[in-house]
Amino acid sequence: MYVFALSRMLGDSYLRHGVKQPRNPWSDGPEYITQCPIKPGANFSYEIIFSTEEGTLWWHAHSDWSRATVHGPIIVYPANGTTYPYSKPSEEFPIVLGTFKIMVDYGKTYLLRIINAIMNEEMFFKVAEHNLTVVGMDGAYIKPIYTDYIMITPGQTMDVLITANQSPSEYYMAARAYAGLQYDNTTTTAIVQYSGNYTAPSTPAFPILPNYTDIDAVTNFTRQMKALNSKEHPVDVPQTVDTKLYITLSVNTLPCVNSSCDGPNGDRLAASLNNMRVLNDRFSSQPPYFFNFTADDVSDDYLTPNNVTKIVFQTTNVMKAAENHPMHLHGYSFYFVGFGFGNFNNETDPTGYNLVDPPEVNTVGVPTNGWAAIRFRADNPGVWFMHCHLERHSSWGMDTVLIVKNGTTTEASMQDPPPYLNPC
Ligand SMILES: [Cu+2]
Repeated sequence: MYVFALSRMLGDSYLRHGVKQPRNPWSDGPEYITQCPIKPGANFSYEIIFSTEEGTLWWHAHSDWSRATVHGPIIVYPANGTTYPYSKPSEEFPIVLGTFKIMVDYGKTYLLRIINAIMNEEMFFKVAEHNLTVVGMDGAYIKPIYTDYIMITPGQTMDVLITANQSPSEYYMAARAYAGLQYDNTTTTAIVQYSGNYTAPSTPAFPILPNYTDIDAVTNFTRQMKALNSKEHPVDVPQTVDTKLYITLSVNTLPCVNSSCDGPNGDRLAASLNNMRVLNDRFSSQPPYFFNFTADDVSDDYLTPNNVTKIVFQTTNVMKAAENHPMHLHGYSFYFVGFGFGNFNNETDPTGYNLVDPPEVNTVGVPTNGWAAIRFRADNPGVWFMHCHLERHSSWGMDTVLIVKNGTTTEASMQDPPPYLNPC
């Protein structure tokens, strides 16, 4: 599939979030990482290669903060001759958080394709008086999660079934932040409106969302994430690991001349992976030194720190800025095999990994003051951006690239670059 992109305003480039693009890093999107931005008035043809993705994904601009307004859904339907692993819904609605309203008929089941395209907030989402069944995430099927709310991070997509089985009326659906340190505490709403004759309530029923700080609600939801692992959609999680990476995620500061900035101590806020920012030099496979990463009294100094197969992401409490970080990797889906709180223990924590039916995702919410472990085969050669999907953190430096070398065969090597690559 080819997409023709025309840049109208500022220079821009475009990413198909979650599309693996086998052997084709040339059309991945991040500006100055895999391509130069498309200059105003210029154009660039992207070649988009779909492989095993099925479900909901999305695309967004990947230049500066332009993804705030330049984004849209990508829907991958079951291939001809195959079906959904659940009853076919009556209708489906793409719901890009921020803009939505739906009309439903009593008794029918609908598929909500929910995309968190928000810049900086993880979101709880709920529909008043209705249950939800989550059946897919990030373009892959999961075992159904029966719930009355979801928590979705920036970058994530979820396929959610809802049956219109309540008294015909109007009901609010609502989403608001699961709070980090700084957040927008407004609630975004829309109405689920039943068809038919009834007296609309003056105020539709409103859902009671989990509290801003309800880490248990996040944990309980995350624990239920398991791959569908059916004959048609099997799991292929690597049981052994070649390369282990341990990566700390921190918000910290950079000095300003004469302490002239608005951040703590006159410094400016920054963010890092293993205490390094993407513009700095070589990335290391572990933090520069170890300490109690999640302690209440972690010092405000710089902290903490890639080849691939297993990555443990460790959030830190540096600057008392512990937060959930939605870490996203381009070019791959990966198996999310485990998570926990406190410092990752290399001896005991791996014994609890789910190596049977871990969900296959492209974005993982690394818990506040905790860790998340992922596994994948580095089988897609190229230079792939890896970053926190909270835009402020990514801008501050919480990003790096994974370089996956070519294999020995043509099929295991990058395609040739396209005949035209726009210059920087
Ligand atoms: Cu982050």
